[in-house]
Amino acid sequence: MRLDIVTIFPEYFAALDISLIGKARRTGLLDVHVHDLRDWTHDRHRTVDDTPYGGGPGMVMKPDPWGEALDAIAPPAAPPAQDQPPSGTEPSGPSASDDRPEPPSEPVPPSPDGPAPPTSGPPEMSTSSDLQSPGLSARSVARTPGASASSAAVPRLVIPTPSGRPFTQALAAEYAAEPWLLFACGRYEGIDSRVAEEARTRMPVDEVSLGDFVLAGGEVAVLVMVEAVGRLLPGVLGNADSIADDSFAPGAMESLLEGPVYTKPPVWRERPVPDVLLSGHHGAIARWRRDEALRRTARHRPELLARLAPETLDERDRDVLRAAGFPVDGERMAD
Ligand code: 6GU
Repeated sequence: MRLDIVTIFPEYFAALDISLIGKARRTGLLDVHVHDLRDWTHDRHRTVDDTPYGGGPGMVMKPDPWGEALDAIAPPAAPPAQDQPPSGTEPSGPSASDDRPEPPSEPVPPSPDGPAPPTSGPPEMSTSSDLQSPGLSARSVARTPGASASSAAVPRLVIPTPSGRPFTQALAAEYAAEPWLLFACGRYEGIDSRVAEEARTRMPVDEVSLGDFVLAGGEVAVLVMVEAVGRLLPGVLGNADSIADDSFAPGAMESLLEGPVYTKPPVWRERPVPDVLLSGHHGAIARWRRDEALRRTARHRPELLARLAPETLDERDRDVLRAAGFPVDGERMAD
């Protein structure tokens, strides 16, 4: 999967060199390119913001640098150039007929036309030198070589904003199935709305929120999303099974919080691990875990319980929920 991130604070993304995501990058599962928005400014002060029309506090990010950045990273469809070979002469992979074919996952050499850098912006930069991809300019990978304009690869553009749609595990799973994501980190009061509107004419655009609170900018939100998405990529987690047991994982855990976990020693500061976990009785352990998930969800996220389809609940589930004060369908809450 390819990720492009545009920000005025590329330093935030040094964290993507670390741990699971750092390893996914080093092993080639994730191809991350961080771009400094100010590289697409043209004034001495590299200005990215201006006062809001209509008045009010704060500043708004100017559309121009954003427009140029998005054009450079995901070039708009252009009329076929004369020096391009006809599209029919290129080998066609399985993605050739897709609306949005995969961008190359390997570094692409400069085009045979010469290494001409993008005229409207810089090539990508990486957050660490050992992860750089020589010869990989944003422009050189933004299109499938030889692809017609209609089949040019485009990224899914993700704009973090507290006024967006909620980022959920289901959306993380959708993103994990995309070949290419482009994150646009806003600061201040946000990005001039025409940027998303115009981008929508040529790529899918999601405005996405992490929750009901306000961050100072999109950078930390993007770190959160990249970690949530990256760990879902095949090969990134050691034990693929662990994903299914996560809180919110599609399936049995979709509307449940994961219960408590324990490791050795069996007794710590006079607190024993629940006996059932030491029993070796897999059925009983699974049942206990489900009970705990139901109880914890009732305690911390009662609104999630309303999403549980009644037909997915067995008699024991109903007993546990009733005891937690959440009678299921038709039953009256005990006084
Ligand atoms: Cl995605 N961005 C910002 N700036 N603030 C947020 C958020 C995102 N989600 C919650 N608050």
